[in-house]
Amino acid sequence: TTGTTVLAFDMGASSGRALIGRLLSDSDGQRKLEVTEIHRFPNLAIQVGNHLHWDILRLLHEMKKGIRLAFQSGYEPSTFGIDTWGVDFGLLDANGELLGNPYHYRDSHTEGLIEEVSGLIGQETLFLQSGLQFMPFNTLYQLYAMKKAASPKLDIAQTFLLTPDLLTYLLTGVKSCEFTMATTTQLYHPGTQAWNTELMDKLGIPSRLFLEPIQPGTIVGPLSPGVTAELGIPSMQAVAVGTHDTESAIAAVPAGDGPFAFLVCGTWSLLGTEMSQPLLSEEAMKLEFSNEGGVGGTYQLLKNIMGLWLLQECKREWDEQGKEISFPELVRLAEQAAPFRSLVHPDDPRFFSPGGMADKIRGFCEETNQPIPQSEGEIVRCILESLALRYRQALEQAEQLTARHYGGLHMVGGGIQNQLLCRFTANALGKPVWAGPIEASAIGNMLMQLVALGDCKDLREARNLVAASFPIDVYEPSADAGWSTAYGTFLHFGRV
Ligand code: LFR
Repeated sequence: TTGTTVLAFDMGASSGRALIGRLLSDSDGQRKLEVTEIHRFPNLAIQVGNHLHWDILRLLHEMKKGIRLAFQSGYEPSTFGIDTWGVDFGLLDANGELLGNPYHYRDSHTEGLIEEVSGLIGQETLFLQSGLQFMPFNTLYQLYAMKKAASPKLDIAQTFLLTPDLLTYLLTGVKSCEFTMATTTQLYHPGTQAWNTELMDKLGIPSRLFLEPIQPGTIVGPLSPGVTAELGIPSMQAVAVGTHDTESAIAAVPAGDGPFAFLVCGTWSLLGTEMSQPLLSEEAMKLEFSNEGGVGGTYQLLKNIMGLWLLQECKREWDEQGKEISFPELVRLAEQAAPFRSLVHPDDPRFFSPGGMADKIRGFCEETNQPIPQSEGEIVRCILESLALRYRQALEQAEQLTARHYGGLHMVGGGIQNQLLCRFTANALGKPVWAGPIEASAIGNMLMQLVALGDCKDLREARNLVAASFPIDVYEPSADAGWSTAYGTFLHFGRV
C-alpha cells in the first residue's frame, strides 16, 4: 500500500532536481521509501558586471514547473521541502520584495576578508563563537563585503533570508529561518544558541535583519493562493527540512547506532562525524574543522574539501574547447593513466575560483617539482588520487579530534557515481567504503518531511528507513603499497 507522498527540491551548485518520495509498505508491514525524479534543471552562476550571481528567479520558475509536473503525473504530495548549498542569501525590503540578485558564494568580493575580520575580532574568538572553519564564502564575509562597499541594499533591507528560506518565501509568502542553514553563516553562536548580535554590531552588520531560527521538521505554511491558482493545483504545506543540503545528506546516511564517519560527495566533499555537541576546541580550529548544526539536535564535525569541483571545472573548460568528454569517459581515461605520477592539494586556495583549472593543477605540480600532467586522463587521475589522499588525512584528523576509531567510511551523494573515486578512497584509507545512497540530500529532505508529518518518529527511525530502502555498494581496500608512499608525499604539501 502507498502511504504519504512528499516532494523534495534539492538544489546543487550545478543543477537542481525535484523528486517525489512515496512511503510504501508491503504485506508484513515493512516500510520502504521510493524515490522518483520528476524534474531536473541546470543551475548557473552568472557574471553580471563585477559580481557573480545566482539566477534565483529561474530557480523559482523551475520549482513551479516541478510542482506542476508532480501533480500532472498523478502524485499528490502533502508537503514539500527545499534544501540548497550553504551560506548564500537574499535580502527583502520593507514591502517584502527581493533586493537584487543574490550573490554567488564564489564571487570575489570576499577576497582577503578572512584576514581582515580575524584582525578585528580575533581568530579564536570567531571560532569559539561560531564553530566554523574559516571559509572565504561564509555569510559573515559576504555581508561584511557589502558593508565595506557601502551597499545601499543593506541600509534598506528589512529581512535576511538564506537561499532555501528565500525560495520557500517566494512560494508561500512566509518568512522563516531554518537552523541548519543559520549555522553556516558564522553569525550564529552555537554556545548561546542564538544569533551573535554582538559580532554583527562590531562589524556593522544590521542585526534587525535576522529571524529566530526554527528547527528542521517544522511546518512553515501552505503555498500562497497566488501560486496554487497559477499552477492550478490544491494546496500543499512547506516544511523546513534540513535545508542545508549537506545536513539533509547526512540525515540519510544509513548508519546504525554508534559513531560513524561520513563523506558527502558532490561539488564539495564534506568529511566528518556526527556529534551531540559542537566541539569548540583549539585543536578543532587548528585542524580547520567546522561544527555545523544538523537535524535532530546533532552537530556535524566536518571539514570542507574542495571536492569534485576540480573535475567539474576541468570538464567545463574541455567542453568549451569543444572536446565534450563525458564524466564516465573521463574516469575511464584516468583509469588508464599511470598511478601516483603527480598530486595536488585539493584545498590550495587557487582552486577555489572558477576558470583555468587544468592550468592551475599543472602550475601546482610544477611548483612542487612533480611531473606536469598533460592529457585529460592524467589530470583526472591526479585529481581523484589527490582527493582520496585528502580524505585519509581528514579522516585521521577526525579520529584524532574525537578520540574515536572509524571502521570504514559512509560515502553518499552524486559523487559516488564515480566508482573510481570510491575505490581509490577505500585504498587510500585502507578501510572499507560503504557507498549509498546517491540521492542522499533529497532523501534526507524527504525524511524530515516524514518526521514533520508524524510518519517517522525521529532521526534513528528515519535512517532505518533509508537502510531498508536503498542498496549499498561496498568497496574493500586493496593491499596496494603505492597508496602509503603517495600519502607520505601528500603530507609534504603541508596543509592541515
Ligand atoms: C555543499 C555545500 C557545503 C557548503 C558549500 C557552499 O553543497 O552546501 O556544505 O560549504 O556547499 O555553500
